[in-house]
Amino acid sequence: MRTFLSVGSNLGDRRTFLTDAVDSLPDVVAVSSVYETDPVGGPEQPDFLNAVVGVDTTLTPHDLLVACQRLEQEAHRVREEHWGPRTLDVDVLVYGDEQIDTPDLVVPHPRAAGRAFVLVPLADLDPARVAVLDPNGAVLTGPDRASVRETGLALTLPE
Ligand code: GSY
Repeated sequence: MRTFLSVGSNLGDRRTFLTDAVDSLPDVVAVSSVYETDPVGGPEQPDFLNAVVGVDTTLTPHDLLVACQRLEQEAHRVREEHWGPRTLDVDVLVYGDEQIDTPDLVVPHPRAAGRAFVLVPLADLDPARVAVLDPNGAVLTGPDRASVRETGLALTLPE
C-alpha cells in the first residue's frame, strides 16, 4: 500500500533525526526535499525541518503507526508539552485511499489539509494527492506558503 508519512524535528540535531528516521522506516520508496518551516501551534519554539516520506508497505495501518511511534521513542522524544518542541515527529498522512477513524489513528491525517509544512513536501511526491487535500490551492498559493522554505538539504533513499 502506498502511504505517505510526515517527518519533522525542531530540537537537537534536526537533520540527523530526519536522516535516521528515513533510514529506519520500512519500505521507503521516495523522499521529498527538506524544508525549514515556521512552527504551527504550541508555545514559542524553534523552526522545524520537515519532509514527507513515501512508503510502499505491507504493514497494517496500526502496525505502521506503531513503527512510527517506536522511531519517535528511539529519538528520545519525551511528550512533555502539548504541541511543544520535539526531536522527531512521524505522522501517518495517508494510507492508500483508505479512510481510517479509530481511537489511535485517523487517516487521512485530520490536520494535513491545512498545513503548508505537510502539503508543500507532499506536492514533491504526489501533486494529485495534494490537489485532493487542498482543492482550491488555498494553502499552496496562500500566505502560509512563505512559512515553508527550501533548505537545499536532501534525504537519500535507503539502499
Ligand atoms: O504535527 C507535527 C508536529 N508539528 C509541526 C511540524 O512538524 N512542523 C511545523 N512547522 N509546525 C509543527 N507544529 C507541530 S505540532
